Amino acid sequence: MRYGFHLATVVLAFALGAAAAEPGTGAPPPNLAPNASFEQPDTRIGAVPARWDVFSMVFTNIGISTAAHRTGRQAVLVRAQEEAHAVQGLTFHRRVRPGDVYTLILHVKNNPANPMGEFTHGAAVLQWRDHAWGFLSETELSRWDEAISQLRWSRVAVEGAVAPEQATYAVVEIKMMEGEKAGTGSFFVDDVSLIRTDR
Ligand SMILES: [Ca+2]
Repeated sequence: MRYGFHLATVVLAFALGAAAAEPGTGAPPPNLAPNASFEQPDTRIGAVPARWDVFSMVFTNIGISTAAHRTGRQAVLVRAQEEAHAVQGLTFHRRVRPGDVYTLILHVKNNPANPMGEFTHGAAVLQWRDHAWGFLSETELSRWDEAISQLRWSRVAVEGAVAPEQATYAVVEIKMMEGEKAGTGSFFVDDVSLIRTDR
């Protein structure tokens, strides 16, 4: 009986692998997001996640945290700058070709120890730029605010985003924006994926 159990497990694992495989290659499409679970640098609390860049209009308040995680041991914590109209975020980019189709997924959670306030919003953006880094267009996937759960991770996603003519780069931005008054609080981000879906 024990042998039979193990055989069933192997068959199920094979079936799941086949279901996720990319047609024609036998391999799932690669995740183009770097350091996608924010596990690097390892337990450097407050550090900028490896292979991501940060940007800000005031200063950045973004770093690795072990206070929450969806997978692994770490997530990124984005804390308000507490300045009216402040914007900050983390970003990466990848080369694309016009007509390529992408799906972007990430997971966010309110911070129960320091929850987002009334004037704090989060947003995920997929932006297209030309060969000279000139702005072409962008798709704002989703916004989140103080109403998101402090207990569960919320999934943010867009599917079928098509790179426009002249697109050379896809730029992913995960942002915190503060409103007419200074924002307060913070949110976690974990498990980002950018996958080309048209092949
Ligand atoms: Ca993680």
